[in-house]
Amino acid sequence: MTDTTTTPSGTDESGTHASGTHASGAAELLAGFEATIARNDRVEPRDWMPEGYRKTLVRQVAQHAHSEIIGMQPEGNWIGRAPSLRRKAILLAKVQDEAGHGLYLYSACETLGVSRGQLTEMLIEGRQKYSSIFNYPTLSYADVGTIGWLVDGAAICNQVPLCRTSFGPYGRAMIRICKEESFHQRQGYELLMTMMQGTDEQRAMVQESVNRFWWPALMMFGPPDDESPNSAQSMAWGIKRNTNDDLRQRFVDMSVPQAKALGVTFPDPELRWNDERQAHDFGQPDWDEFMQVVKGNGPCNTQRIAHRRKAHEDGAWVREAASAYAAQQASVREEGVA
Ligand code: BYC
Repeated sequence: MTDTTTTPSGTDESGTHASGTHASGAAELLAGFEATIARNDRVEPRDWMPEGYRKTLVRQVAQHAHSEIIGMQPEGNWIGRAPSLRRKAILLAKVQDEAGHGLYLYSACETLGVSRGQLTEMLIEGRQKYSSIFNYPTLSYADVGTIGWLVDGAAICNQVPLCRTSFGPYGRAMIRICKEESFHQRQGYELLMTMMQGTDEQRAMVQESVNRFWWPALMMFGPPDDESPNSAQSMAWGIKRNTNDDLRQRFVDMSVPQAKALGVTFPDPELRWNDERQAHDFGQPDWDEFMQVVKGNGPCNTQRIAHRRKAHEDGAWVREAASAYAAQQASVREEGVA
């Protein structure tokens, strides 16, 4: 935590000048912030921070929150068609956890001066992104398992280092989220293992699902490092702790032995162990497809946003009732004081 407690308001892009603040005062604030980052300490909401740092965090944390909330849809699609009561209870719990993750992250984002209402508006108006992975459809129950194993597995790889991110509320939210993601990953793997021990048809369902999700899972880590405009600054600020390519490599190395134990293959002819690097070589996802999905032209983008917009509109009465109740309670308190 920095020694200074000035709010970020009134700073310019670089955060070096606040109106009415003496230049040396601004330099001191920046030096305090940089010292916090250099010490690997947490920056807290009331600490002074450069405006660029605040904006980058709002962008990433909001995208992360939106991903959790939109990510409820592909799996939610199967709750009513789960093959047993046990599978239904597990899936319900997982999807509810995702709602919780979204809420922790929206709360973390609110400490940066943006309200959850504003963030939701930006999502449904297409002004903020969410993870590309959730624009792919879930076509069979095996997809529930594959999402748990590969999508939550990729999420864990990406998110464990984020527990050490430089912004306090984000890092603390990630600690809790990662614990739950581990359960999500295991439930997916266990579902796929059960199916692999079933009939030939079930095994084929698992392999077909893995074939569809492998490349989109690799895309979750973002573009290659040399095409990632935000990585260098985010790493310098300690927001990101690893590059996109480093985490993608870690994910591939982690997943290959798991696939072997499961008895499935990945649809990549270039995938092989490289003894020299002590890591797997692998092919590149179709980055043109990634760009299309991120731009809104993936298989399910329109459906995902339409569904989110409708849920938001359908919930208007709850927000109105909560606001009316809060206003009424405030006036009761005021009368009591008077
Ligand atoms: N999808 O400069 P880059 C979950 C954008 S939820 C869409 O490398 P950055 C789960 C990127 O935003 C898991 N867009 O960016 C939930 C940037 O565009 P803008 C969600 C992507 O931020 C339910 C541009 O491409 N996880 O696990 O340095 C059920 C250039 O990229 C993607 C998180 O959100 C993508 N895949 O690095 C099951 C993790 N990749 O914003 C599971 C937190 C890149 O400049 N986020 N873009 O317009 C991060 O770690 C980083 O934001 C990223 C990207 C690694 C994703």
